[in-house]
Amino acid sequence: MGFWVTHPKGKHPLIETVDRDFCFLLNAYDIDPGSATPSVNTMLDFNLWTWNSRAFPGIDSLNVRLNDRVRIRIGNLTMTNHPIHLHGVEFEVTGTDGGPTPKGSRWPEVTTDIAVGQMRQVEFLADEEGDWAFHCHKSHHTMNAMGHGVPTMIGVDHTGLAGKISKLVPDYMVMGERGMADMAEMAMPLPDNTLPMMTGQGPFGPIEMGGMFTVMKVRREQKRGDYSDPGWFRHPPGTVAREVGGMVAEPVRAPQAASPQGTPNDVEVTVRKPAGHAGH
Ligand SMILES: [Cu+2]
Repeated sequence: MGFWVTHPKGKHPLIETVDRDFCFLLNAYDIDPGSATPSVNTMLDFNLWTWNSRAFPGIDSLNVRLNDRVRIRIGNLTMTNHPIHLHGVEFEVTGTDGGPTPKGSRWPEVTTDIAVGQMRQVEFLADEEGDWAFHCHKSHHTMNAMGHGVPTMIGVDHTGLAGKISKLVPDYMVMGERGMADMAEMAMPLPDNTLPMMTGQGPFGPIEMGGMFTVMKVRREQKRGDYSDPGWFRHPPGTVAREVGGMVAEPVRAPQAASPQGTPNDVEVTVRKPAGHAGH
């Protein structure tokens, strides 16, 4: 698969010079788990969503130097739209299939929808350090091979069920009792030639992503023109969200006030407040 990029010969008033330039072609396939042959007659219900024919975590990160001006060109070869979303910065759509957009027509965005057969070019200043998710905003496009024709099982008690079914279907695993996040941590046996549904790892563990997903890594130390992966971002102390531990329920008596009859309002409320301040 190829991408044709025409560089302006001289200075074009609507084409800026950039420090980084990335190209993605969006593709989709319908390949039954275990099969080596795509179902070429599929029109809509694809099960593998890829960028440059790669699925996360097999898609390289976009490695950028802090304050680089960055251009990303995306062409959609699939049969559905893709709202492509970038965290951390705001971009402008600077080009379409028709060429560069007039400067007065540009506005800040974090998502741009790319229709079937369409091309979009976005640009931004990478002025925030960190690891920033870059993905299609259709949630099933950030998952690999999966069946959608299964009933919703949230809240259903599966106790004993898996054992009974696995007598008929070896390796059967119950899914969806508490939603789908559990799937990211399972090491489910897969047929050959199949991708796990969402297996990507982040610096804090599984991130429940596959398919059309990658990360833009903005680094102060990245050298000009160096596209190599700097590894996960080292967060400055005190900037990582965490669970507040040590919460206990404790009955608190509301302040007493005289009622019209002269008896106190005896209302008991339960509040939760931190029991300790360790680690604050
Ligand atoms: Cu998509």
